[in-house]
Amino acid sequence: MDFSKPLSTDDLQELEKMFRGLATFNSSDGGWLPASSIPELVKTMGYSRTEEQVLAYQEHFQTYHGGVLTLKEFLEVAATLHKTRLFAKEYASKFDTNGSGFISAEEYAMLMTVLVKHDPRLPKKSFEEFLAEADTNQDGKVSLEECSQWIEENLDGSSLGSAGDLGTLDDLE
Ligand SMILES: [Ca+2]
Repeated sequence: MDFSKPLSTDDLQELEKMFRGLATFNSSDGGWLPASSIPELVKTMGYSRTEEQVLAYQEHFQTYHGGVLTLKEFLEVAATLHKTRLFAKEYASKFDTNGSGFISAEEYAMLMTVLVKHDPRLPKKSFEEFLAEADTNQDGKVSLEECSQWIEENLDGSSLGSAGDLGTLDDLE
């Protein structure tokens, strides 16, 4: 399976089969795996990742998703793997962990920990820089919508100019 391209319906069905096929699969609540099975899942998928990256995914689900990776979340994330920007948006949409409607410094830190591991070529920005750039209505907070817009703008290539020698954004994504 080529994870650098959008996955087909057949690919997603195959991934679902792999997910359900793991010995630790639990069929309750729509189906889920314990976060501890993520390394095995990534290996089964044939998705080429470093040990450090796999550990970052695992820790993320361990810490922020109650130690559980649901089949639904897995398929949603799988569909974004070919484009870092989509992956980032998928993550950001779930990142208002306290339900405030805004991205806090803590939530931003969690988000970037996973994103930078997922794609090490992303610009590493402090929360202050993120706030300054993303808070377009200048109320001192970054709403989910502003965050989503910021991801669009920051991962669209224009601000990755210094990464030019790494190739075009199309390569990057
Ligand atoms: Ca704002």
